[in-house]
Amino acid sequence: MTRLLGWLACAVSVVLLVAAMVMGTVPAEAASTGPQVRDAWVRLPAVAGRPAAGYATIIAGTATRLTAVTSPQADIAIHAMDTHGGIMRMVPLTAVPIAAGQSFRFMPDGAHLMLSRLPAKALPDTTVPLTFIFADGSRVTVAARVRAAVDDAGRTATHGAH
Ligand SMILES: [Cu+2]
Repeated sequence: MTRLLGWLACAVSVVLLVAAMVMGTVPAEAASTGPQVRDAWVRLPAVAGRPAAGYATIIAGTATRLTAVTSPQADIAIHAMDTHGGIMRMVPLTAVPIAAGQSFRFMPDGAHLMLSRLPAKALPDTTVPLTFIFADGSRVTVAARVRAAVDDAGRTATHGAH
C-alpha cells in the first residue's frame, strides 16, 4: 500500500512538472536568448541566370556562430568582400562569429549571401524562405522579401560581377 502511494506521489509530481512546463513557468526569456534574424531580403541578379544576393541582420543574445544558410529554393554560399590591391573580390566564409549582444549585417557591398539556382517564380514582392543555421544546432527560418535588381533609388545590383 505504501509502495502504491509512493508511486502515485511520483506520478503526480511528474504530471505537475509537465503541467508547469506547458503553462510556461519556464521563463520566456530563456527561449529568446537565441539568435534572431531580421530584415531578410533577396536582390535578383541584374542579368538573368546569375546568382542573386541575400541580406539580413543577425542579432545574437549569447555569443554564436552562423555556420550555414539554406533554402529549399536555392543553393546558398556565405561571402565576405575583401579588397586586394584596390580590387574588391568575394571570399567564401565557412562561419560568421557574432559576440554576445552584438549584431551582424549582411548588406550591399559587404558580406552577403549568394543564392544560386533561384527559380523563375522568385519574382519581386514574393518571398524566399531562408534558414540560418548556427554552431549550436539552432535554426532560424525567415521569409526573405525578393526585390528587383534595380532598387527604388535606381541603383543596380553590385553582385553582377560574379
Ligand atoms: Cu558573392
